[in-house]
Amino acid sequence: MTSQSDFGAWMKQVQARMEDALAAFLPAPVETPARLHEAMRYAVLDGGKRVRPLLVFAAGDLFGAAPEMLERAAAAVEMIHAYSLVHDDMPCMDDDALRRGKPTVHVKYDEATALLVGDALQSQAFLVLTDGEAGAAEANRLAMVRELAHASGSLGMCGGQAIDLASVGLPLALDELERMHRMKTGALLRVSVVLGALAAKLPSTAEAAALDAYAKAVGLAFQVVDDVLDATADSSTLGKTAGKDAADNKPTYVSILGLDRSQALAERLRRDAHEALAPFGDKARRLRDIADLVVQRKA
Ligand code: GRG
Repeated sequence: MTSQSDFGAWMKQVQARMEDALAAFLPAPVETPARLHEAMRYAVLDGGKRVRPLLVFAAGDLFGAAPEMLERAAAAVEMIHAYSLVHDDMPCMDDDALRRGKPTVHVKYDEATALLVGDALQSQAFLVLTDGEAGAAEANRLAMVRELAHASGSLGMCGGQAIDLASVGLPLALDELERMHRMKTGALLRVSVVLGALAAKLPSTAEAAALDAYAKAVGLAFQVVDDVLDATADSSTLGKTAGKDAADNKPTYVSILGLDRSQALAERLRRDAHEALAPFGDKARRLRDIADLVVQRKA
């Protein structure tokens, strides 16, 4: 069993390592066009919980992947995540002024720059994933590129965002809400686990199924908890607007299930995530700890 302090120390170590890796994998701020590169670094560095990189490292830990490959895989997923946040904050989408306690990219720079930051981060993610001698076989790297492209495209994150935008003001059923979140946020969380595994090996069918069940539960739990935090947030909380989705007339778990049942659902999903990892025994302890972190987080 892992002690909280052991997990806390591991988490801090991965987060610090990722800060350095991301800083190294992003174009230098002095390189032309300097303003775009500066804005890309502003969007990615110095902020965020780095949940997706933690998942990459935890899954890689389970299968004994090379740390250099995990760094690249984690940086690629985090760049796609950062791009999605930059675009999501723009006036044509959620129109948010604050992200991670700082002015959003279109506010700090301008809208055209924010659009280009997202586009360039997406390309940079695939460059980082495929550059370098990072210690994974070519077949694994190709599988990683395909998985990441699929998770971030119209059948994954972008598709989920499209469904979300189209559902404003509509009474979504619970299964429709779940499908939207599975694509919008779940796909990127799932692919983090998949990339961590692929950095070491092509998982067997049974391993892939267990990881999928884990990622499905954690991905959904992440969103349920996000809705709970959104519904209970103090409006003075930096970077978060209390009840914003509800105020924007978007369906949420809390608006459909209520607060108590949403909290109970998050706890059930945490247990489902633990159960899915049973075949891996103690080697999967980091993944278990992350499921706990996702459900017990306060921000
Ligand atoms: C615009 C193509 C496009 C996609 C947008 C993921 C997404 C799709 C938008 C994010 C909007 C949002 C706030 C969704 C709620 C859940 C979520 C992904 C929160 C942010 O992720 P965290 O909590 O953020 O991991 P940090 O800042 O810790 O990295």
